Amino acid sequence: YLKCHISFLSTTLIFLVSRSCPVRGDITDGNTEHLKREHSLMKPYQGVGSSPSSQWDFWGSTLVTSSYVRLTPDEKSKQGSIWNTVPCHLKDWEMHVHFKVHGSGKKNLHGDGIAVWYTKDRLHPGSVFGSQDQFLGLALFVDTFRNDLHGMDRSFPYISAMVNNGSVNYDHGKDGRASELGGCSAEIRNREHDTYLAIRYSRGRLTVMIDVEDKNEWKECIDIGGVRLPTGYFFGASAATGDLSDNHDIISMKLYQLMVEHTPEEENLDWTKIEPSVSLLKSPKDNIDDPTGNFRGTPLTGWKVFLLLLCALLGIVVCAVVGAVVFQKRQERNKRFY
Ligand SMILES: [Ca+2]
Repeated sequence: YLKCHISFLSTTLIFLVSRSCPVRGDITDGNTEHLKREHSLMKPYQGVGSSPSSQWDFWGSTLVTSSYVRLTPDEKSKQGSIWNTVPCHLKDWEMHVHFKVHGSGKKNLHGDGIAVWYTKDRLHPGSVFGSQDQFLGLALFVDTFRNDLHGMDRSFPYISAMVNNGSVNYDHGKDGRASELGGCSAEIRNREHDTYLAIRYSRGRLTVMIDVEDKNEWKECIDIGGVRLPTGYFFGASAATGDLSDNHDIISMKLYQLMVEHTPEEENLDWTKIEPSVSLLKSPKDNIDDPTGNFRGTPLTGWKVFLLLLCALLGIVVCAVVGAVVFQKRQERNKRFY
């Protein structure tokens, strides 16, 4: 008994230590030295789409002004996208997206949201926030409308990530829950201040941070390891409206190169041949059973730590009491025999 509980306790402690101290590198702070202009979209968007040498193409309802790129206006059934024309050959990168979602719709009467892409194909319109389903690569969804009325455990807007090898469908009716790798809720709509998100991919780790509270600090939204993405894919952003609508604006997309060393074996690999994949500890489908809706997304809160420690302590107390009782019974039995 005691042995089992001690091992339980130590496992719990190891678990707690590993969970409450996530390995977190510094998110690059807009270091212009490492800004890659060929993959960045910035004001005043000179030459976007109009010249043959342009590094960004756009499609659909997208409107490029001098101060924002509007993927959709606040009107029904619109779809728009903007895509980098230059494939990205960086192994480690970080994309900062300055975006704005706003409209006249009242609470819950607006939609559908924005997707940020790193995919094999570009400019392929489709059903997933204005872009194609069964894509190859990475998608980050800023989903502003709750389609799944059974998923009341999470609040919207909801930000989530998905990696696809071309075989998986995004299930709009379930807000992509079955295929999501992680996510978080964030009040990003109709904010007076600027709203940002950052996607970092480095050494197989995907980290998504948000800065939406006007505090000028990044807050972790998603952090998962075991993600494999190739080089040579394209960055893009798309948005869609349905019966409900919003203005979906991109103010900027800035790509930074991360200075990360790789082993010679890693360097010798052909990174363009990597198939997008995630080696999960558990199936993403398990999300459905997770009442928080968070999937390895957030570290344990103080509450959970306290409860776990309390359980461990109770386990030890129960163990001690049972041990004492058994010991006493044995003594009595011994007395009877002798
Ligand atoms: Ca949705």
